[in-house]
Order: sequence, then C-alpha cells, then structure tokens
Amino acid sequence: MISRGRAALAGALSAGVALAVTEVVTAPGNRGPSLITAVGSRFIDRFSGSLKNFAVAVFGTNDKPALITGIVITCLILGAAFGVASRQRRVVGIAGISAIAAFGLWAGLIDPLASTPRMVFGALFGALAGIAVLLALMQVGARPIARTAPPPRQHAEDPRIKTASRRSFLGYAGLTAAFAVTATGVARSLRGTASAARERVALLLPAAKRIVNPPASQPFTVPGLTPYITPNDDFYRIDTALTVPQIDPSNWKLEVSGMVDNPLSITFDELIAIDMVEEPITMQCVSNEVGGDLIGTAMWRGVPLSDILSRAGVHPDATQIVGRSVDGFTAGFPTKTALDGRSALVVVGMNGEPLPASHGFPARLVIAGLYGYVSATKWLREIQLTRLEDFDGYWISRGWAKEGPIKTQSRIDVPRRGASVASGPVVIAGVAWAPTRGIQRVEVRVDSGEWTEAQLGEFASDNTWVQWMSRWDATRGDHVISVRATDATGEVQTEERSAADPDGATGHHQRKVTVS
Ligand SMILES: Nc1nc2c(c(=O)[nH]1)N[C@H]1C(S)=C(S)[C@@H](COP(=O)(O)O)O[C@H]1N2
Ligand SMILES: [Mo]
Repeated sequence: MISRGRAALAGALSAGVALAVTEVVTAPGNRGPSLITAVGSRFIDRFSGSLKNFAVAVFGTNDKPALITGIVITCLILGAAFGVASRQRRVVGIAGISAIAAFGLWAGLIDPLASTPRMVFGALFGALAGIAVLLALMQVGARPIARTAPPPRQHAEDPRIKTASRRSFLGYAGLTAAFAVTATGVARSLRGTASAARERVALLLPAAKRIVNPPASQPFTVPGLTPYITPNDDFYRIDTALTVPQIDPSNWKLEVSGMVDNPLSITFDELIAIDMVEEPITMQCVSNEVGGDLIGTAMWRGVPLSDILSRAGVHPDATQIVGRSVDGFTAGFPTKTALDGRSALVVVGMNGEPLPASHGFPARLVIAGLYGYVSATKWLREIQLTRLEDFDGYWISRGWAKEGPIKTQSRIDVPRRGASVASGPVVIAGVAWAPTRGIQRVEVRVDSGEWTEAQLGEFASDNTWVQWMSRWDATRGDHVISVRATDATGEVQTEERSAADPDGATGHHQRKVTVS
C-alpha cells in the first residue's frame, strides 16, 4: 500500500493540477472571474460583515493576493487529506475532488461577472484532471508489494527495488508539479490580454462644458503636505472586487429603472454626448480612521445625475437612489441628497483621463458629501429609483449606517510621524474637510495649550478639503499636537472618539513629537 506521506503528496498534487486546469480552461479571452476568484468573491461577500475593519483589513489592494493564496493553500491541504483518506478506498479521493469542484462551480454560477459555460467546463475538466492524477500517482506510489501475494522475502528486502520505486514516484510527482506550475503560468498570460486597457486608452472624452478649477498653485511650500488634487496613482482604492471588472464601453449601457416615468437605457456614447461638468470633489471611505489616508480629491468629469433623473422622470415617492455595479455591489442614498443642489455626478473622467479601471471604468457615481459606501458605485450599470425602506445597499445589511454623510474632520500631515524636530520655529500643516458644508476654521493646539487658528489655503468649493498651516515655536521635550476643524455651519469637530463603525470615526487627530 502507498505510504501516508506519498498519498498526501499525491492528493495535494492532484488538487494543484485540478486548480491549474480550471485556470487554463477558463482563461482564454475571459474578462470575468476564474473558479478560484469566484470562490474568493463568495468569501468576501460572506465574511465582509463580520470583520468590522474589513474594508481596511481585507479590501486593501495588498490583501487580495493573500486571499487567493489562502484559497489555493486550503485546496492543496484538502487534497492532501483526501489523498491520505483514499489509501483504503479510492472513491473517497474521487468524491473529495468532485466536492471541491462542485463548490467552485456553485461560486462561479452565482458570480454576476462569470460566464456559465466557462465555469461548467472549468469545474468539469479540473475535476477530471485532478482525479486522473490522483489515481495515477496512487498507483505509481504503491510499494511493489502485493498484499495478497507477498513476493519472496529476499526480493522485498532488496534495497534496489525500494529505491527504484521511490525514484519513479518522485519523478512523476515532480513532473506533475511542473505541469501544474506551467499551466498556471500559461493561464495567467492568456488572461493578461483580456482587459479593458485598450478600450480605455483609445477613448477620447469630450471636454466639460463647465469647469470648476482647483487653485492655481499650492498655497504653502511645505514638504509632506498633501497636494490639493490627488494623482490617480495615489488615490486610495477600496472595493469588494477581487478582480477589477473589465468593461468594454461599446458593450456597456446605463439602465435607469424602478420608480420612474421613462426607464432609460443609455449607451456610453449617448452618455458622454450629454453636457458634462468637471470639478474637484473630496471622497472619503467610512472606514477611514482619524488621521487615516482613505481620502482623496480628484477632478471628476461627468454628467450631472439630476440631468439623467429629470430625463427619466422620478416619481415623488421614490425616496432612494440605488447604484448597482456590474459586480453585484450596491449603494443607496436619499433621492433628496442628489437633488438638493450639491454636486452629484455620473463620472467618466478622473483628473483628465478616462476613469482608471480600478476606480470604476467606464462610469461611476460620485456624490459630494457622502461616504463612498452609500454613494460612489464603481463599474456602474444601473441607477434604480426605489424607496428607502424597500432596499438596503451592500454594506447596510453588514452593520453600517443606512445614511452616510461625511463628518467634519482634519488631519495633521506635517511634522510626519516619527520625524525628528529641532527646537525653534516648526511648521504644522495638514488638510481639513467637511464636503458640501465647507471649512470655516482650523485650529491647532500643542499639549493642553490654547487653540490657535491656522492659515487656510485656497479651495475651489465647499466640496473639497482645504490645506492648512500653522507655526509653532517648539521647545525641547515630548509634545502632543492636536487639530480640530469648524465647518461652515459653525459646527466644531467633536473631540469624542468613536470607531469608524457604523457611520465614520470621530475624534481629534493628534501627533506626538519629540523636540530636541
Ligand atoms: N462596485 C463597487 N463600487 C464601490 C465599492 C465597491 O466595493 N464596489 N466600494 C465603495 C467604497 S466603500 C468606497 S470608499 C469608494 C472608493 O472608491 P475608490 O476606490 O475609487 O477610491 O467606492 C465605492 N464604490
Ligand atoms: Mo468605503
């Protein structure tokens, strides 16, 4: 009989081959998920509500490869266990591999971006390849000792036979591993060519009819101070998408549906033919901790949402606007916020370029003054008018607040964390924001001293953050610098600390410095 170690290796390798084959089968020309990424997406949807800091912990760009790696390792471990279990009865291994494939198939079939035939063929061929490899390796790995008819004693103890068998088993195992790795590489390169990159580069967006320009120059020359406009590459990214949806704008349509007089279906060309505006708006994630960097300001170019809504004719009792993404994500906000005169856009351009794929190409919503999770649907495919009580967006059932106005906040950028500060004149600087209300005043305090008013930079509108700067005559020793903002309604940023969950963190940002 095959040893436990060999059986485990055979099982793990058969799982590896099964995964590699599903990747190859689903790869060519596929812009949608593979079975593995579909499983990852189900994992995110299932567990995103239970981890309160999930948006930061798992949706960060770095954690997505970690999730995929975790899924692959889990499959290899399960495969090893099935290998060991099938030493007695092969049917256990066959059933185990089939069960993994069936689970992958289930994940693929309910994935809004997946193609059904690809998922079916991927699961089928993956399972068949895995089972074939398992049976073959179990056969090769069995010691050349038949249990029913033991060979002559001296034969069984002949060391040459054992060595030969181990060599051939390890040889086959090595070949199998090499096949799995190569196949995965092939699948990756096949998939690399399936993206919306070419369509995005080829796209020429019409200029905006109305432009709100950002301040012409930086107000303060303070190294380390956040720039007024965040470059696309530095703009934070938060979403539940394990793989970035790749949408060809020529096959894309925006549906306007639900409680409207005229349901609309707008092609991309029709959308960008409508008069557009371009303006800076600060966007923030509700998961942003006090002092955090899940915030940015971009020049968003797009069609006013109110234009589209008036073409559709919104029913007076449609109290909620829901944005639906091609990937199943949803975000909803009160209809009155989109129509109260604030900036609310169906965005196609970001900082002078078509939207980057990871920020929602070809179109997304941006609503000034609302956290992203209730408003900023990326890879938008439908705007649905409904009632507030009739539908909850993705994050609401996962424990986040139904309404998400951005709170008045401020952040210290300079001195940087851990910077060495010499006694004498020191510059303190940062940003403060209360989008749609605007910032009236920013104050800085050292230790428990007086609040002193900081100088504010120019800003394009109340929809964006402001840069601020203050001078301090630093004395030697350990100090704590605090900042607070007052919005243009006169409300002073609260000192009371609260967690990001459920409706955004509060408290003063502070920085400890040691002055020498
Ligand atoms: N389709 C989709 N749109 C989405 C999300 C998402 O997970 N999926 N996340 C939202 C959240 S929580 C935020 S904070 C913003 C972030 O937008 P950005 O990645 O362009 O900064 O997008 C919003 N739009
Ligand atoms: Mo967010």
